[in-house]
Amino acid sequence: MLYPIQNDRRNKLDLSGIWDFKTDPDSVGEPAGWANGLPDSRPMAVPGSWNEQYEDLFGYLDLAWYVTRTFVPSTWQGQRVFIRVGSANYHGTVYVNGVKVGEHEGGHLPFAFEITDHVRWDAENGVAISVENELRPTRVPSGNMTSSMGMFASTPRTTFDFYPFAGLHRPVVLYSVPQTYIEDITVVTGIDGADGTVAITVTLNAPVTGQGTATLTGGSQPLQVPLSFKDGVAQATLPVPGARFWSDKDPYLYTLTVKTDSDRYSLQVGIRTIAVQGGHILLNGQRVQMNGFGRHEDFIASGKGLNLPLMVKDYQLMRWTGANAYRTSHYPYSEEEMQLADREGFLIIDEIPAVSLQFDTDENIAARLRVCLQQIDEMIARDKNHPSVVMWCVANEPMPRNLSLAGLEGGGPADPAEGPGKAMLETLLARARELDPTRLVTIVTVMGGPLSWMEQCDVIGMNRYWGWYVLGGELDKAQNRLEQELDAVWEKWGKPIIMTEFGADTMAGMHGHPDVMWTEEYQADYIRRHLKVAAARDFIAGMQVWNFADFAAVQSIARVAGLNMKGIFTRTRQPKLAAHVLREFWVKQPD
Ligand code: BDP
Repeated sequence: MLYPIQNDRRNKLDLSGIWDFKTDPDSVGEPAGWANGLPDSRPMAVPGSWNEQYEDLFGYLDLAWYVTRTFVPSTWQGQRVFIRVGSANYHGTVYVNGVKVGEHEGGHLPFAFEITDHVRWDAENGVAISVENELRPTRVPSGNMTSSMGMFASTPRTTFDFYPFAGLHRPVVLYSVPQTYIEDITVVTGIDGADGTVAITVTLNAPVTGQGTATLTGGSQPLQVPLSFKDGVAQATLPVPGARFWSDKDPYLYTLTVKTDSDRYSLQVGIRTIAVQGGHILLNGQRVQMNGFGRHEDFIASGKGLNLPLMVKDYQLMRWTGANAYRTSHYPYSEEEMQLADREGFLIIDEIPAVSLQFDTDENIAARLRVCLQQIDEMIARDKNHPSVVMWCVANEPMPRNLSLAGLEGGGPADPAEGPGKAMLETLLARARELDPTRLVTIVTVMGGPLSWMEQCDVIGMNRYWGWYVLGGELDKAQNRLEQELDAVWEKWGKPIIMTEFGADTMAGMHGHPDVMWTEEYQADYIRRHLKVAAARDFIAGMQVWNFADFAAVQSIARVAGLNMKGIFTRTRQPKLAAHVLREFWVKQPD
């Protein structure tokens, strides 16, 4: 799944802008021919979630239609034309000039359909996309489960703690490629002393024989290898003597250009390796700490829609705290984000939308497994060439049936979800490993979940809320329990641990002496203690605060004004006191 580009062989037309929009709660749109134009509509920005653009759409998650028109020039004629949607949450159906060309399940990942035969050259073409985001138990992530969250029940009825924003969240583009085109490129980099290697596999769309070249620029001189295609596939390795390796401190990028008789494609390459050794993560053979945040794609008005100025600002703020890493909690972020991370030197844990997986009935588990596998396939196909992506995360907080926040496993009867959970999680980890043996794999574990679910991970991700959901207001005791638990997990598995979440809801501007829960002082103290606990443990490979910024969650008694307020920054990106604590620990400041 290559990112569409414009060059001398390929074309790209970005349809971002204001589209026509109409809700369709009774599903009358298709038979009524809305794919050819909406009977009446209102303006809607694409990319963007629809929920915050109009007050009456805030809680609307059912079917809705987006329609636009675009001119396609005849200079594209003779090429193959595709429509590509960056993300339609949750289910999208695409029509071109009234003809249904395909549909896709699952948000946050791109999909494309060939539309060559439906294009009108040198004329307006109609593009319609219907999107719906119903919460269902068999979807990933799931909603509308029969089990209730007791006093924490929420509106809408998600199983997860973020607003289920709906719509076309990323750009919709038309692109064209030659008849015989480069369908995929896989780059794997290696290091041998001071030298690098760039191993390339190029796949064409047809099983043809032919020649090509791969050229790497950005070093002292261009390096080139010939490509010999057999059955549409060519493989070659470029040695890079005296390479400049990609890292969080020096995110150096080379440019790889693959050329065939008919096509040309360029992408950025960072030469780096990632591995684990004992309790450490090694980047290019050197120990690295992955410090930063769990985040969300979330902002006022744009919801989960691509927001480029916000993205640039967030990277600047993360750097200001001294962070060098983050997790794409709880779904793959935009491709533009990944490109920026390559360029800015962030280390990413890339996560599928498997939040709070439940292990209830065999039927439901099988349905979710199918979706999760598809999401892993699509995420790895999309992100496998980004040097910034160092780890695949196949689940966030899979849930035991009887969650007890008491912490360490043991003592009580085995949870009925333990067996089915382990089977499913290990299937997901194995799939990620099989598709990409060059990166690390993990699942992010919930407090009180079975320790056995960690067994097959390269790195153990632990979300722990000692001092918030458990022992709130009792930071001495909380710290003690955290220390015990971290030591026990290390003793059991001997693998690097990243605290993938720890945090305290904090109302910006609320102060307390003594520092009680919800005050800025409490959050600052809570974070400081966690960072000190980690600093004293060699096997902690990263500390990722929950969350980078306050974000839209669901309505419940646990979420003031529908916000999760564990942000180090507010939703409008103003720092809370704890941001300065992070700087104390993560930025080595001159006196
Ligand atoms: C964890 C979840 C995360 C929540 C967070 C919280 O992984 O999505 O937002 O807790 O409660 O359980 O703040």
